[in-house]
Amino acid sequence: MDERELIRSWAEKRVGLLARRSLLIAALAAPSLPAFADWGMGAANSKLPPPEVFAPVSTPASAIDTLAWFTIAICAGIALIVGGLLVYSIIRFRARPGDDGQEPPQVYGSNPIELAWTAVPIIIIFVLILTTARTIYMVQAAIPPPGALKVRVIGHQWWWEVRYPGLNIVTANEIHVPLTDSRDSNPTYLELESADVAHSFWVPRLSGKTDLIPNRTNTMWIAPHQAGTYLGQCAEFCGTEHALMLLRVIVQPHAEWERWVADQQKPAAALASRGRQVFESNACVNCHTVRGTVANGRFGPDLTHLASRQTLAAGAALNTPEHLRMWITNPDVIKPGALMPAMNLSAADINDVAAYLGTLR
Ligand code: HEC
Ligand SMILES: [Cu+2]
Repeated sequence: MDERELIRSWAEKRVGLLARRSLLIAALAAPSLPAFADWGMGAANSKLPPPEVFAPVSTPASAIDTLAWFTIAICAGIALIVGGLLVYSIIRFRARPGDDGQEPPQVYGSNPIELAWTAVPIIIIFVLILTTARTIYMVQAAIPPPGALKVRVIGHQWWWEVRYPGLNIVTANEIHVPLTDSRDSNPTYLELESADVAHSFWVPRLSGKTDLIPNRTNTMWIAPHQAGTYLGQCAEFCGTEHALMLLRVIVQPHAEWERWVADQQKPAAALASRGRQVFESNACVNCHTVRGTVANGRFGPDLTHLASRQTLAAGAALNTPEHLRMWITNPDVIKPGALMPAMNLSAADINDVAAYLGTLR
Protein backbone atom coordinates (compact mmCIF):
# COMPACT_ATOMS: atom_id res chain seq x y z
CA MET A 1 0.00 0.00 0.00
CA ASP A 2 1.44 3.37 -0.88
CA GLU A 3 1.08 6.41 1.30
CA ARG A 4 -1.97 7.81 -0.50
CA GLU A 5 -3.96 4.60 -0.19
CA LEU A 6 -3.07 4.43 3.49
CA ILE A 7 -4.41 7.92 4.08
CA ARG A 8 -7.57 7.15 2.12
CA SER A 9 -8.38 3.98 4.04
CA TRP A 10 -7.74 5.79 7.32
CA ALA A 11 -10.08 8.63 6.29
CA GLU A 12 -12.81 6.20 5.26
CA LYS A 13 -12.66 4.51 8.66
CA ARG A 14 -12.90 7.87 10.46
CA VAL A 15 -15.91 8.99 8.38
CA GLY A 16 -17.67 5.66 8.97
CA LEU A 17 -17.09 5.97 12.70
CA LEU A 18 -18.35 9.56 12.76
CA ALA A 19 -21.48 8.65 10.81
CA ARG A 20 -22.29 5.76 13.16
CA ARG A 21 -21.71 7.96 16.22
CA SER A 22 -23.95 10.78 14.94
CA LEU A 23 -26.72 8.27 14.17
CA LEU A 24 -26.44 6.88 17.69
CA ILE A 25 -26.55 10.34 19.27
CA ALA A 26 -29.56 11.33 17.14
CA ALA A 27 -31.39 8.11 18.05
CA LEU A 28 -30.77 8.66 21.76
CA ALA A 29 -31.69 12.35 21.71
CA ALA A 30 -34.77 12.27 19.48
CA PRO A 31 -37.35 11.11 22.06
CA SER A 32 -36.27 13.82 24.51
CA LEU A 33 -36.59 16.69 22.02
CA PRO A 34 -39.74 18.75 22.73
CA ALA A 35 -38.85 20.90 19.71
CA PHE A 36 -41.05 18.79 17.43
CA ALA A 37 -44.22 19.91 19.21
CA ASP A 38 -45.77 22.92 17.51
CA TRP A 39 -48.72 23.36 19.88
CA GLY A 40 -51.27 23.28 17.11
CA MET A 41 -49.69 26.14 15.15
CA GLY A 42 -48.62 24.09 12.12
CA ALA A 43 -52.19 22.97 11.42
CA ALA A 44 -53.65 26.41 12.16
CA ASN A 45 -51.14 28.30 10.02
CA SER A 46 -51.46 25.89 7.10
CA LYS A 47 -55.04 27.15 6.68
CA LEU A 48 -53.77 30.71 6.24
CA PRO A 49 -52.21 32.23 3.15
CA PRO A 50 -48.42 31.76 3.41
CA PRO A 51 -46.39 34.93 4.14
CA GLU A 52 -45.00 35.43 0.64
CA VAL A 53 -43.33 38.62 -0.56
CA PHE A 54 -44.51 37.99 -4.11
CA ALA A 55 -48.22 37.90 -3.21
CA PRO A 56 -48.89 41.45 -1.94
CA VAL A 57 -52.37 42.49 -0.74
CA SER A 58 -51.53 45.98 0.46
CA THR A 59 -50.07 49.11 -1.07
CA PRO A 60 -46.49 49.36 0.17
CA ALA A 61 -46.04 45.63 -0.46
CA SER A 62 -47.42 45.86 -4.01
CA ALA A 63 -45.21 48.86 -4.84
CA ILE A 64 -42.19 46.91 -3.56
CA ASP A 65 -43.32 43.85 -5.52
CA THR A 66 -43.55 45.87 -8.76
CA LEU A 67 -40.09 47.34 -8.16
CA ALA A 68 -38.65 43.90 -7.38
CA TRP A 69 -40.01 42.40 -10.61
CA PHE A 70 -38.74 45.40 -12.61
CA THR A 71 -35.25 44.95 -11.13
CA ILE A 72 -35.33 41.17 -11.63
CA ALA A 73 -36.41 41.65 -15.27
CA ILE A 74 -33.51 44.05 -16.00
CA CYS A 75 -31.00 41.77 -14.27
CA ALA A 76 -32.38 38.70 -16.04
CA GLY A 77 -32.05 40.56 -19.37
CA ILE A 78 -28.40 41.39 -18.61
CA ALA A 79 -27.72 37.80 -17.53
CA LEU A 80 -29.30 36.48 -20.74
CA ILE A 81 -27.35 38.82 -23.03
CA VAL A 82 -23.98 38.27 -21.30
CA GLY A 83 -24.55 34.53 -20.87
CA GLY A 84 -25.77 34.20 -24.48
CA LEU A 85 -22.72 36.00 -25.89
CA LEU A 86 -20.47 33.84 -23.72
CA VAL A 87 -22.06 30.57 -24.83
CA TYR A 88 -22.04 31.73 -28.46
CA SER A 89 -18.31 32.58 -28.28
CA ILE A 90 -17.41 29.34 -26.54
CA ILE A 91 -19.12 27.27 -29.24
CA ARG A 92 -18.34 29.38 -32.28
CA PHE A 93 -14.64 29.91 -31.48
CA ARG A 94 -13.83 26.58 -29.84
CA ALA A 95 -10.56 24.79 -30.74
CA ARG A 96 -11.03 22.56 -33.75
CA PRO A 97 -8.76 19.80 -35.12
CA GLY A 98 -6.45 21.26 -37.71
CA ASP A 99 -6.27 24.72 -36.08
CA ASP A 100 -3.01 26.44 -36.93
CA GLY A 101 -2.23 26.99 -33.23
CA GLN A 102 -1.89 30.74 -33.78
CA GLU A 103 -3.48 33.33 -31.48
CA PRO A 104 -6.42 35.19 -33.03
CA PRO A 105 -5.77 38.79 -34.10
CA GLN A 106 -5.40 40.95 -30.96
CA VAL A 107 -7.37 44.21 -30.84
CA TYR A 108 -6.04 46.92 -28.53
CA GLY A 109 -8.70 49.41 -27.51
CA SER A 110 -11.80 50.46 -29.37
CA ASN A 111 -13.39 53.77 -28.49
CA PRO A 112 -16.95 52.86 -29.53
CA ILE A 113 -16.90 49.58 -27.56
CA GLU A 114 -15.34 51.17 -24.47
CA LEU A 115 -17.91 53.98 -24.58
CA ALA A 116 -20.81 51.57 -25.02
CA TRP A 117 -19.95 49.33 -22.09
CA THR A 118 -19.38 52.32 -19.85
CA ALA A 119 -22.47 54.27 -20.81
CA VAL A 120 -25.00 51.42 -20.93
CA PRO A 121 -24.38 50.19 -17.35
CA ILE A 122 -24.47 53.78 -16.07
CA ILE A 123 -27.85 54.30 -17.71
CA ILE A 124 -29.17 51.01 -16.30
CA ILE A 125 -27.97 51.81 -12.77
CA PHE A 126 -29.46 55.27 -13.06
CA VAL A 127 -32.85 53.88 -14.04
CA LEU A 128 -32.72 51.45 -11.09
CA ILE A 129 -31.74 54.26 -8.67
CA LEU A 130 -34.57 56.49 -9.87
CA THR A 131 -37.29 53.84 -9.72
CA THR A 132 -36.08 52.68 -6.29
CA ALA A 133 -35.94 56.24 -4.96
CA ARG A 134 -39.45 56.90 -6.27
CA THR A 135 -40.82 53.81 -4.50
CA ILE A 136 -39.01 54.61 -1.24
CA TYR A 137 -40.35 58.16 -1.37
CA MET A 138 -43.88 56.97 -2.11
CA VAL A 139 -43.75 54.58 0.86
CA GLN A 140 -41.93 56.75 3.40
CA ALA A 141 -43.08 60.28 2.69
CA ALA A 142 -46.80 59.52 2.80
CA ILE A 143 -48.52 61.77 5.34
CA PRO A 144 -51.36 60.11 7.27
CA PRO A 145 -54.74 61.46 6.15
CA PRO A 146 -56.78 63.03 8.99
CA GLY A 147 -58.98 59.95 9.51
CA ALA A 148 -56.20 57.38 9.45
CA LEU A 149 -56.23 54.69 12.12
CA LYS A 150 -53.14 54.93 14.35
CA VAL A 151 -51.71 51.84 16.00
CA ARG A 152 -48.69 51.82 18.30
CA VAL A 153 -46.70 48.60 18.20
CA ILE A 154 -44.06 48.13 20.90
CA GLY A 155 -41.58 45.29 20.51
CA HIS A 156 -40.70 43.30 23.63
CA GLN A 157 -38.51 40.24 24.05
CA TRP A 158 -40.43 38.21 22.56
CA TRP A 159 -43.89 39.56 21.93
CA TRP A 160 -45.67 42.57 20.46
CA GLU A 161 -47.61 45.11 22.53
CA VAL A 162 -50.36 46.68 20.44
CA ARG A 163 -52.07 49.91 21.50
CA TYR A 164 -54.78 51.89 19.73
CA PRO A 165 -54.39 55.48 21.04
CA GLY A 166 -57.74 57.22 21.18
CA LEU A 167 -59.67 53.94 21.06
CA ASN A 168 -58.58 52.81 24.54
CA ILE A 169 -57.61 49.34 23.31
CA VAL A 170 -54.51 47.41 24.35
CA THR A 171 -53.81 43.96 23.02
CA ALA A 172 -50.87 41.81 21.96
CA ASN A 173 -49.47 39.93 18.98
CA GLU A 174 -52.64 40.19 16.86
CA ILE A 175 -53.39 43.47 15.13
CA HIS A 176 -56.91 44.03 13.81
CA VAL A 177 -57.17 46.65 11.08
CA PRO A 178 -59.97 47.68 8.72
CA LEU A 179 -59.89 46.91 5.04
CA THR A 180 -58.83 49.95 3.02
CA ASP A 181 -61.44 50.21 0.31
CA SER A 182 -61.91 53.42 -1.57
CA ARG A 183 -65.20 54.24 0.13
CA ASP A 184 -65.07 54.58 3.86
CA SER A 185 -61.73 53.60 5.28
CA ASN A 186 -58.27 55.01 5.39
CA PRO A 187 -54.92 53.29 5.62
CA THR A 188 -53.54 52.23 8.98
CA TYR A 189 -50.49 54.05 10.33
CA LEU A 190 -48.17 52.14 12.61
CA GLU A 191 -45.86 53.76 15.15
CA LEU A 192 -43.12 51.30 15.97
CA GLU A 193 -41.17 51.40 19.23
CA SER A 194 -39.14 49.01 21.34
CA ALA A 195 -39.12 48.38 25.08
CA ASP A 196 -35.76 46.65 25.04
CA VAL A 197 -33.60 45.66 22.05
CA ALA A 198 -33.94 46.19 18.30
CA HIS A 199 -36.75 44.23 16.63
CA SER A 200 -38.14 44.37 13.11
CA PHE A 201 -41.79 44.38 12.09
CA TRP A 202 -42.42 42.26 9.01
CA VAL A 203 -45.69 41.12 7.50
CA PRO A 204 -44.50 40.25 3.98
CA ARG A 205 -47.89 40.46 2.23
CA LEU A 206 -48.62 43.92 3.65
CA SER A 207 -45.35 45.85 3.63
CA GLY A 208 -41.58 45.76 3.84
CA LYS A 209 -39.66 45.50 7.10
CA THR A 210 -39.31 48.36 9.57
CA ASP A 211 -37.06 48.25 12.63
CA LEU A 212 -38.31 48.91 16.15
CA ILE A 213 -35.50 50.72 17.93
CA PRO A 214 -35.28 51.76 21.61
CA ASN A 215 -35.77 55.51 22.20
CA ARG A 216 -37.01 56.14 18.71
CA THR A 217 -40.35 56.01 16.91
CA ASN A 218 -40.38 54.64 13.40
CA THR A 219 -43.50 54.71 11.29
CA MET A 220 -44.99 52.70 8.49
CA TRP A 221 -48.41 52.34 6.93
CA ILE A 222 -50.49 49.66 5.31
CA ALA A 223 -53.51 49.87 3.04
CA PRO A 224 -54.70 46.28 2.73
CA HIS A 225 -57.33 45.67 0.04
CA GLN A 226 -58.13 42.05 0.80
CA ALA A 227 -59.62 40.76 4.05
CA GLY A 228 -57.84 37.89 5.78
CA THR A 229 -55.28 36.93 8.39
CA TYR A 230 -51.69 37.65 7.43
CA LEU A 231 -48.71 36.11 9.16
CA GLY A 232 -45.66 38.09 10.15
CA GLN A 233 -42.64 37.81 12.37
CA CYS A 234 -39.83 39.68 14.01
CA ALA A 235 -37.11 39.98 11.36
CA GLU A 236 -34.19 41.17 13.48
CA PHE A 237 -32.42 38.76 15.78
CA CYS A 238 -33.46 39.85 19.27
CA GLY A 239 -32.48 36.99 21.60
CA THR A 240 -33.36 33.42 22.52
CA GLU A 241 -36.97 33.37 21.37
CA HIS A 242 -36.58 35.62 18.32
CA ALA A 243 -37.90 32.79 16.12
CA LEU A 244 -41.09 32.61 18.22
CA MET A 245 -41.84 36.32 18.07
CA LEU A 246 -44.63 35.91 15.56
CA LEU A 247 -47.52 38.18 14.79
CA ARG A 248 -50.66 38.22 12.74
CA VAL A 249 -52.54 41.09 11.15
CA ILE A 250 -56.25 40.49 10.82
CA VAL A 251 -57.74 42.62 8.05
CA GLN A 252 -61.52 42.95 8.42
CA PRO A 253 -64.31 44.66 6.49
CA HIS A 254 -65.13 47.95 8.20
CA ALA A 255 -68.32 46.87 10.02
CA GLU A 256 -66.70 43.69 11.33
CA TRP A 257 -63.65 45.64 12.49
CA GLU A 258 -65.93 48.11 14.34
CA ARG A 259 -67.59 45.20 16.16
CA TRP A 260 -64.13 44.00 17.23
CA VAL A 261 -63.33 47.53 18.48
CA ALA A 262 -66.56 47.66 20.50
CA ASP A 263 -65.82 44.25 22.06
CA GLN A 264 -62.26 45.21 22.97
CA GLN A 265 -63.39 48.49 24.53
CA LYS A 266 -65.61 46.69 27.02
CA PRO A 267 -64.01 46.12 30.42
CA ALA A 268 -62.97 42.59 31.33
CA ALA A 269 -65.66 40.09 32.19
CA ALA A 270 -66.03 40.87 35.89
CA LEU A 271 -66.89 37.49 37.36
CA ALA A 272 -65.97 37.00 40.97
CA SER A 273 -64.40 33.56 40.74
CA ARG A 274 -61.80 31.65 42.69
CA GLY A 275 -59.52 31.79 39.62
CA ARG A 276 -59.72 35.58 39.60
CA GLN A 277 -58.86 35.63 43.30
CA VAL A 278 -55.81 33.41 42.71
CA PHE A 279 -54.73 35.59 39.78
CA GLU A 280 -55.08 38.79 41.78
CA SER A 281 -53.27 37.46 44.83
CA ASN A 282 -50.21 36.34 42.83
CA ALA A 283 -47.42 38.26 41.11
CA CYS A 284 -49.35 37.90 37.82
CA VAL A 285 -50.77 41.38 38.53
CA ASN A 286 -47.30 42.95 38.57
CA CYS A 287 -46.67 41.97 34.97
CA HIS A 288 -50.14 41.81 33.42
CA THR A 289 -53.08 44.19 33.10
CA VAL A 290 -56.70 43.13 33.24
CA ARG A 291 -58.56 46.42 32.78
CA GLY A 292 -61.00 47.14 35.60
CA THR A 293 -59.17 44.98 38.15
CA VAL A 294 -56.15 45.51 40.40
CA ALA A 295 -53.93 43.93 37.74
CA ASN A 296 -52.11 46.80 36.04
CA GLY A 297 -48.61 45.49 35.22
CA ARG A 298 -47.07 46.38 31.87
CA PHE A 299 -44.14 43.98 31.62
CA GLY A 300 -46.21 41.26 29.93
CA PRO A 301 -49.17 41.26 27.50
CA ASP A 302 -52.49 42.87 28.47
CA LEU A 303 -54.87 40.01 29.32
CA THR A 304 -58.15 41.98 29.39
CA HIS A 305 -59.42 40.15 26.31
CA LEU A 306 -56.97 37.25 26.20
CA ALA A 307 -59.63 34.71 25.21
CA SER A 308 -60.45 36.70 22.07
CA ARG A 309 -56.96 36.03 20.70
CA GLN A 310 -56.16 33.09 18.42
CA THR A 311 -52.69 32.39 19.78
CA LEU A 312 -50.72 32.45 23.01
CA ALA A 313 -47.26 33.90 23.58
CA ALA A 314 -46.74 35.57 20.18
CA GLY A 315 -47.86 32.68 18.01
CA ALA A 316 -46.02 30.02 20.03
CA ALA A 317 -49.22 28.04 20.74
CA LEU A 318 -52.82 27.91 19.69
CA ASN A 319 -55.02 29.54 22.35
CA THR A 320 -56.72 26.46 23.87
CA PRO A 321 -57.59 25.74 27.54
CA GLU A 322 -55.03 22.92 27.54
CA HIS A 323 -52.19 25.13 26.23
CA LEU A 324 -53.19 27.93 28.60
CA ARG A 325 -52.84 25.56 31.58
CA MET A 326 -49.47 24.35 30.28
CA TRP A 327 -48.31 27.94 29.79
CA ILE A 328 -49.22 28.99 33.33
CA THR A 329 -47.65 25.81 34.74
CA ASN A 330 -44.34 26.41 32.98
CA PRO A 331 -43.93 28.85 30.07
CA ASP A 332 -40.54 27.30 29.27
CA VAL A 333 -42.16 24.09 28.01
CA ILE A 334 -43.85 26.00 25.18
CA LYS A 335 -41.35 28.84 24.75
CA PRO A 336 -37.96 28.08 26.34
CA GLY A 337 -36.39 31.25 27.68
CA ALA A 338 -39.63 33.27 27.76
CA LEU A 339 -39.45 36.13 30.25
CA MET A 340 -42.40 34.88 32.31
CA PRO A 341 -41.37 32.72 35.26
CA ALA A 342 -43.05 29.46 36.19
CA MET A 343 -45.20 30.57 39.12
CA ASN A 344 -45.27 27.26 41.01
CA LEU A 345 -49.01 27.32 41.60
CA SER A 346 -50.83 24.22 42.80
CA ALA A 347 -52.66 22.14 40.21
CA ALA A 348 -56.01 23.40 41.52
CA ASP A 349 -54.88 27.05 41.32
CA ILE A 350 -53.60 26.56 37.77
CA ASN A 351 -56.93 25.08 36.69
CA ASP A 352 -58.90 27.91 38.27
CA VAL A 353 -56.66 30.69 36.92
CA ALA A 354 -56.79 29.16 33.43
CA ALA A 355 -60.59 28.91 33.67
CA TYR A 356 -60.78 32.58 34.75
CA LEU A 357 -58.49 33.72 31.89
CA GLY A 358 -60.64 31.67 29.52
CA THR A 359 -63.63 33.89 30.38
CA LEU A 360 -61.79 37.08 29.33
CA ARG A 361 -63.36 37.31 25.90
C1 HEC B 1 -42.27 38.61 35.69
C2 HEC B 1 -43.44 38.97 34.96
C3 HEC B 1 -44.55 37.98 34.78
C4 HEC B 1 -45.28 37.34 35.75
C5 HEC B 1 -45.09 37.41 37.24
C6 HEC B 1 -46.32 36.62 35.05
N1 HEC B 1 -46.20 36.80 33.70
FE1 HEC B 1 -47.43 36.05 32.30
N2 HEC B 1 -46.23 36.81 30.83
C7 HEC B 1 -45.10 37.56 31.05
C8 HEC B 1 -44.46 37.82 29.79
C9 HEC B 1 -43.18 38.60 29.58
C10 HEC B 1 -45.24 37.19 28.80
C11 HEC B 1 -44.97 37.14 27.30
C12 HEC B 1 -44.13 35.93 26.98
C13 HEC B 1 -43.81 35.77 25.54
O1 HEC B 1 -44.73 35.75 24.69
O2 HEC B 1 -42.61 35.64 25.20
C14 HEC B 1 -46.35 36.58 29.50
C15 HEC B 1 -47.38 35.90 28.86
C16 HEC B 1 -48.50 35.40 29.51
C17 HEC B 1 -49.65 34.86 28.85
C18 HEC B 1 -49.85 34.79 27.33
C19 HEC B 1 -50.43 36.11 26.90
C20 HEC B 1 -50.65 36.28 25.42
O3 HEC B 1 -51.19 37.32 25.04
O4 HEC B 1 -50.28 35.44 24.62
C21 HEC B 1 -50.52 34.48 29.82
C22 HEC B 1 -51.88 33.86 29.61
C23 HEC B 1 -49.91 34.78 31.09
N3 HEC B 1 -48.68 35.35 30.85
C24 HEC B 1 -50.49 34.52 32.32
C25 HEC B 1 -49.85 34.73 33.53
C26 HEC B 1 -50.38 34.30 34.82
C27 HEC B 1 -51.70 33.59 35.01
C28 HEC B 1 -49.48 34.66 35.76
C29 HEC B 1 -49.54 34.40 37.25
C30 HEC B 1 -49.74 33.05 37.65
C31 HEC B 1 -48.39 35.32 35.07
N4 HEC B 1 -48.65 35.35 33.71
C32 HEC B 1 -47.28 35.86 35.68
C33 HEC B 1 -44.64 38.02 32.27
C34 HEC B 1 -45.13 37.61 33.49
CU1 LIG C 1 -37.80 40.59 18.03
